[in-house]
Amino acid sequence: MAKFSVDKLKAFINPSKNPDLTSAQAFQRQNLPTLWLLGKTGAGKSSLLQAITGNSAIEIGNGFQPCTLTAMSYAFPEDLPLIRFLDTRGLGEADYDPSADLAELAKAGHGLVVIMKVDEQEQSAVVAALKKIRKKSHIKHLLLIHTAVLSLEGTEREHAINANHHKVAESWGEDFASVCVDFFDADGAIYQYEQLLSALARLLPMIGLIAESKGHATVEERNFQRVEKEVLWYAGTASASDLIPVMGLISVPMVQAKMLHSLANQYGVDWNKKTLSEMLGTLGSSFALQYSLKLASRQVIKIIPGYGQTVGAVAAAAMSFGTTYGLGRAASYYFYRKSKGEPVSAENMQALYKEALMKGKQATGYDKA
Ligand SMILES: Nc1nc2c(ncn2[C@@H]2O[C@H](COP(=O)(O)OP(=O)(O)O)[C@@H](O)[C@H]2O)c(=O)[nH]1
Ligand SMILES: [Mg+2]
Repeated sequence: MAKFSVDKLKAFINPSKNPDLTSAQAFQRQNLPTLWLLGKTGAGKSSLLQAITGNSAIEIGNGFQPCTLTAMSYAFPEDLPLIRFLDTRGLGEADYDPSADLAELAKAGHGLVVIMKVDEQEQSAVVAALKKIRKKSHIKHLLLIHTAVLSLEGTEREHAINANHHKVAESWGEDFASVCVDFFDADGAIYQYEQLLSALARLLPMIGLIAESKGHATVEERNFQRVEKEVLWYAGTASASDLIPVMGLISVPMVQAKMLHSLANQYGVDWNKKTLSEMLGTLGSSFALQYSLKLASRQVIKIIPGYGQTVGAVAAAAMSFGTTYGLGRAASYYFYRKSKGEPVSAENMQALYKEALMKGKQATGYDKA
């Protein structure tokens, strides 16, 4: 590849610097994509969280913070958060006012989920809350989750599902998605887990990236899964650095430098200028060129007054998330092969980079904002 672009990249990503990302991370924490869970006590909200996060500590209420009078907030993962769940508790109150809960929803992306247990037909509190939310908000997308569907059989199950479906349709309109699950089927598995995950990912794409994949994976992929949440978190910091109003304090390459440093460490690979140029070389000259062009256009967007604060910044944030996730994915493959003393395929690296970039870009939800 052309030496010029590698040198240019090395100036962007400096392995010897240890940047302070505090302000971008604070912004990231305050703007996490948010899934809003509405349902009566006992409907299965905690079970749903557990299914998404794999964290059984949720069951006993660990990690929840009061955030409004009527809702609790849970950020996941707790140390490097990627997503937030709002669990509304005040539904049964006659004067439930959703304003404060609505104000808590992230600008970056959010989804509303209604949870109804199939054998629970008394849903007046949920219906009343939905009517108010419909009136007060611009939320368009709603997912209804019928839980514990295996507790009923045949036509009895069908009738119960239809009856609850109608209650939502009457208060919200027909325009919503729904899925039937059971968090505890006879084999100790989740009934219709894949359907649940795709429905949730359509509502809030970030879920698709963080949910525990139960499918087949190679050793390399399993190694990446161990560091993936951290990579996603750095991607979130990178996109936050495009959105914080104070410009120029933290740049995307600073975040990526810190991520690569941490990944190299975890794979037991020495991280220095030589490793960096070799890795970037393997990613190819088209990557280097693309990368510097994107970086340049991002900086230009940021200095156009007004524009940079809205459309441009939001598109840049999606791109920064995507490139950071892509770089983290490709670098993990690279470090894995290096740690095993195995050859690195440039073709694989580039394919992994591109695929993760696309997935990551979509997962921010920013491009839909
Ligand atoms: N069999 C079965 N039990 C469920 C299901 N969802 C929730 N439960 C049970 O219902 C109770 C309340 O569930 P939980 O998730 O804590 O509800 P929450 O109050 O909405 O958070 C617990 O005992 C769960 O084990 C389900 O899909 N199937
Ligand atoms: Mg609960």
